[in-house]
Amino acid sequence: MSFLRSLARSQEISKAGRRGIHCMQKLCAEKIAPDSLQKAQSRVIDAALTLVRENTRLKKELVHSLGGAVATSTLLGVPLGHNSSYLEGPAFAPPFIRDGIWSASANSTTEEGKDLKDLRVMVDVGDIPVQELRDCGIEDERLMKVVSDSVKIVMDEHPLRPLILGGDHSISYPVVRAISEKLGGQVDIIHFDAHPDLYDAFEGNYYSHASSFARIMEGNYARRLLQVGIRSINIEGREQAKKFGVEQYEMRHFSKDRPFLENLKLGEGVKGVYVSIDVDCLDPGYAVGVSHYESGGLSFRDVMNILQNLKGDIVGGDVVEYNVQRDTPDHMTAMVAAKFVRELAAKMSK
Ligand SMILES: [Mn+2]
Repeated sequence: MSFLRSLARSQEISKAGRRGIHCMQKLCAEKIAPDSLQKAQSRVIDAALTLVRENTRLKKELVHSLGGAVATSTLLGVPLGHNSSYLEGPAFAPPFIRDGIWSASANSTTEEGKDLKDLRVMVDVGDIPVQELRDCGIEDERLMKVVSDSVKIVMDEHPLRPLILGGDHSISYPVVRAISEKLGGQVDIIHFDAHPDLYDAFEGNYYSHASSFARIMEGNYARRLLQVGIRSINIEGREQAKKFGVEQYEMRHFSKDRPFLENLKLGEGVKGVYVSIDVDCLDPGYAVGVSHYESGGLSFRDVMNILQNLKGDIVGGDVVEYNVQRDTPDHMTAMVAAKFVRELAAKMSK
């Protein structure tokens, strides 16, 4: 019975998904002067940023009232899925990941003993209203700037550091751009993924989720980009990697690379380390709730061993590409994404 109820619920979500994204009402604003439309859109953007800002300030005050911290992981949801080349389910991910983080089936202590209920370890400043902004006719260039500006708002409030709940992988570009601009220099990136996401403009989309790391490298926001878990790569992916000096650790060589990857020291001489986790870095056997099934992937423990042994100052991170529309009826992969967030939050905080 409960299985059927969950199934019905997940089918409802799928339908809502199609209505919400694929059939989103097109703004017919021809009768409005372009100038006043722009102004109205700017007011909506300001309101969205104000909500993020006030929420962030409140959370910072709470952290300070508890004695402060050196670094507090700050969850910021970016429910954006339309830059995906295949399915748009990541647009619905953040609330499901949060459900997983706080699920009564688990306790709030991370593997190495940090309590996520301690606001000095992790706070949450909510979601950027991505679909509402799109519904106002706001296009990607401005939308991505809202993502960047929101990340900068979080970084304005020491000791908060951004940990982004995706969303498809296109959001890593505005996030890393913001972090690099705010810190005034490059970061090192460790990127877990089945795919290199280095296409120049996948299917003509400059902001495609398959092109985000091309944008990051072009912008000179990263000194080093280490990609781990790669097992779906073509000639363009290899040529782009060569062009940008990307260090790719392919799954076919993983057993050889493992000792190196489990002893990484990153971020020295630059502004710190950024960690990007695409849930499809995992073998689909571990994570069915993703858009792209690519067998031969990492285990959850493989990723943990690399992450928990990583030496470096983590200035930001993201967990992206969880697709609720492909998950099991009881949202098992939401728990997987949530555990990535929990452990990354623990690692970032200090
Ligand atoms: Mn991927």
